[in-house]
Amino acid sequence: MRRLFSPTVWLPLGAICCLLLSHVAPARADEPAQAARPTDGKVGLPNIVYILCDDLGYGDVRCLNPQGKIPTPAFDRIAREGMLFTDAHSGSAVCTPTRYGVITGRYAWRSKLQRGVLGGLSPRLIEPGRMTVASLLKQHGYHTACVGKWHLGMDWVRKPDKQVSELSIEPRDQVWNVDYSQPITNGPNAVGFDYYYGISASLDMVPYTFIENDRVTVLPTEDKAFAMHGNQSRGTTRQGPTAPGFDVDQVLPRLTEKAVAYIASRAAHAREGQPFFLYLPLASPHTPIAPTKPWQGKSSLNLYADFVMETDWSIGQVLEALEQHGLAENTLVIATSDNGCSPQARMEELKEKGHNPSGIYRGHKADIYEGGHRVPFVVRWPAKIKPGQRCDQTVCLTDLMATAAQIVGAELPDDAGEDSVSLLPVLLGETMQPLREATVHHSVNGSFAIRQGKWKLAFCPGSGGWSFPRPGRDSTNELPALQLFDLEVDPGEETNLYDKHPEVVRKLTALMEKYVAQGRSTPGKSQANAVKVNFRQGMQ
Ligand SMILES: [Ca+2]
Repeated sequence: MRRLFSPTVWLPLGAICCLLLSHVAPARADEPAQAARPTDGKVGLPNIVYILCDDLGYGDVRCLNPQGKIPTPAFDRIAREGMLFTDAHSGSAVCTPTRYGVITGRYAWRSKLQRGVLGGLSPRLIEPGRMTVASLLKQHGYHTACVGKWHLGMDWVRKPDKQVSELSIEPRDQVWNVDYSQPITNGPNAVGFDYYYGISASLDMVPYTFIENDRVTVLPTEDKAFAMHGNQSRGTTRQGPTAPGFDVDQVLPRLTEKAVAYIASRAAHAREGQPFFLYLPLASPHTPIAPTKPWQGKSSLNLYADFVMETDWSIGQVLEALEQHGLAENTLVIATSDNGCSPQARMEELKEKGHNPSGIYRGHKADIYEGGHRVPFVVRWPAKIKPGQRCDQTVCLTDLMATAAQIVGAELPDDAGEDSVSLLPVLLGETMQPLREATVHHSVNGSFAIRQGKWKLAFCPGSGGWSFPRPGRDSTNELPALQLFDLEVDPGEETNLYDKHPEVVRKLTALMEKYVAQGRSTPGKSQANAVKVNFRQGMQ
């Protein structure tokens, strides 16, 4: 028994019990006997809750952007009670590849997906047999759950002779090619999650129905689209299969309710020594921007800002559930975002009101610029992390795998977590030295950049995404094919220094070549990428 609660305390049910627990738990949690010793593997492995917001900008979080105009009390609380990271990056500037990196600890550009994202009907992207954070933790006794937006592909049963897009969003004429009454294979349950509840992909993609483990909870029999901004005149989501009664504004409350219920269902097990891993990829504040009625107008900025507030509220509910069940002390909570803020937030409208969702950084979602992939990242673990810490080292969302491995005392095999570096030494306050040799960024059109210390070298002439200069739309013929920025003096990426520092360009290019050729960016045996990777393809 790893926890010292008296079982009798947990027998009464109902409100009195909750009240009792909320008073009992903090006092108990302070007892030294309960302190976690995660690295010796003997007692007290922590629960891990990983909350991934969708398209939440670096500047949308108050603790990282004090000039920001959106209150984010839950994010701020995690930072205040734990550690704030100022230089954290999603593995990609868009959804699917970042999620691949979170779950596998490997850059997604090593997989078959070289640009863009999957659709809601796409087959599995994670290679069969590949270790995931969930399968690793399960091997070490954890109960594992994914609640939220998957967007990493799952195998739907297709109707005879019908197809769905493998590595892109399915077109309208494919959305009924699936037999939704059949069980799904190779979804979250196939890569290490004991339990799954959520939606297949982004909330603006078909099908509009919840999935529990391998089944839709309600058969999508209607053909609908939803307003992107609370008003049909501002565009709609992709039209397609919809479960009767499904509405997009229910999704955040439902995921919150399910996450809280999961924590409640695992609380007794966790206290008795079986920890849990809850991966909670929220579908917000991504489009459709759909805060529920009570949140509409709350920010006095716009609907997106209201949705950010409701998303932060959801995180607050998770924190509260951990406290209510006496689990807060030895639970590692990470809250972050899968990429930068989307222009769908109406960034110009927000900037006019004094709020920049990218903070001081250039660009936004989809870009190779910082606004594409520098994301909020806050971590709390009262048993191990001192409150009020700040880390300015470059870290990457692929780092969860190695961090989890070190926590459980496991050594990763050569063919797992190839781009993952443990954050544990920083979290424990053992070092503030750079953890990562360098970090690779990837944009929606498949452009690359590599970052080491203050230097960032982008292998493309423009944004590689959706901001100016936008590939395919704005002319980049006159621009250098490389962009080198000194982020220390130029965090806004305004001055291209590629011709002033050829030695830096040479060094970072060589490092990029090595990372591609070796199939990894960490020490270990070389691995194969799924396809031939051309990191210069954005330069053409
Ligand atoms: Ca996203």
